[in-house]
Amino acid sequence: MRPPFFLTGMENLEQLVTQATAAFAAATELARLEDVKAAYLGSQGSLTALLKGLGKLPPEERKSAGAAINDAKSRIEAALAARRDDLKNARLAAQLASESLDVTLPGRGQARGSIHPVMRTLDRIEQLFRSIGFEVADGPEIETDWHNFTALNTPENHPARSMHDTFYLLDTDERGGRVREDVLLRTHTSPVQIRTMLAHVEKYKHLEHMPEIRVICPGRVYRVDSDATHSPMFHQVEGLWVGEQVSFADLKGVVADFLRRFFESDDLKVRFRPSFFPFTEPSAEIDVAFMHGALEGRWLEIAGCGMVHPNVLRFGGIDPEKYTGFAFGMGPDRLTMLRYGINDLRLFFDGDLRFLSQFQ
Ligand code: 2NM
Repeated sequence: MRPPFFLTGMENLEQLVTQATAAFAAATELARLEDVKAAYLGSQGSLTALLKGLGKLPPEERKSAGAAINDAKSRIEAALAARRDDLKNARLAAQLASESLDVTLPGRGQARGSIHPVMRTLDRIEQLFRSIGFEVADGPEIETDWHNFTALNTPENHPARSMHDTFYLLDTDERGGRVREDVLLRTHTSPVQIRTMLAHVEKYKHLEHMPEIRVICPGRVYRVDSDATHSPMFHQVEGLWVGEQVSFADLKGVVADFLRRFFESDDLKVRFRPSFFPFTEPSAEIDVAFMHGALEGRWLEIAGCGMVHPNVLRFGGIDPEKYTGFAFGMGPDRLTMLRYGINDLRLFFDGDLRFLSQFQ
């Protein structure tokens, strides 16, 4: 008995190919196309059924029938692949049309931060002092009363030590009252010089001639003060040079040379005006006068300096009979205001991007 499929002679296989091709063409989506494929080429599909039925044919017919079925199968597979390509291309074309991208639009970019103008000034000061052999040191912003005042020859009754001028850390006594600790927010960076001297002396105690100390100490300092020209937190850079023959002439040379390089002005006028600081003797204020620009010819107070007081050297562990030193202190906030023509110190600390982003 012949199986019913064998009624499929050549013309029936031809019909099957035509029918499959038409069914593929009717599938307008890839997922649907795969369903249609299963009906012809899947394990339950018509072609698979035909191939499975070959065994039931008389042996002499098997070969030509198998070849004919396989030929039909190849053509159906080719039709499927072609339809699959068409559908994929159509889907891509639709996607390209609907997701069009204007490559000529400007990019959104990344918001970029910038270096704070005062930090720029600090970097510049450090660079200039490094170029003449200074090191850069730092120390704690929360200091002991001893490092901040006592070691700097500042007497017990000095106004700088009052609660009115200095931020002290408070403690609670037995009766619940608030009492001043001997710990405070440093009012200047000078305690770093004291720490530097003590560490230096310790490091070189085995030598009869210790190397010179040349150091600058940039950092934040705190005072009870707040208006257009004073902020409770501000910056300082102090410098110290200690050696066996360091003189006031060295101080004048180093500071004047620094200021001319900082303001990029060879004809900057620099003058030293006698003054007083507890930690230096003699002491001077340093004034500058620009020869160009809006501030031309006006003397501006820019820094303080002096020869380190023998008591301060002693507190730093250094013998004032053998060594001398000079020190100076300046305000990078004020130097920045002068360099950029800024008139209100508070702009530095408000965090307003309209101001800060001008220093890219
Ligand atoms: C100034 C003015 C004058 C100063 C002194 C010292 C130390 F620790 F070496 F004694 N450091 N900085 C000093 C001297 C600071 O600031 C206006």
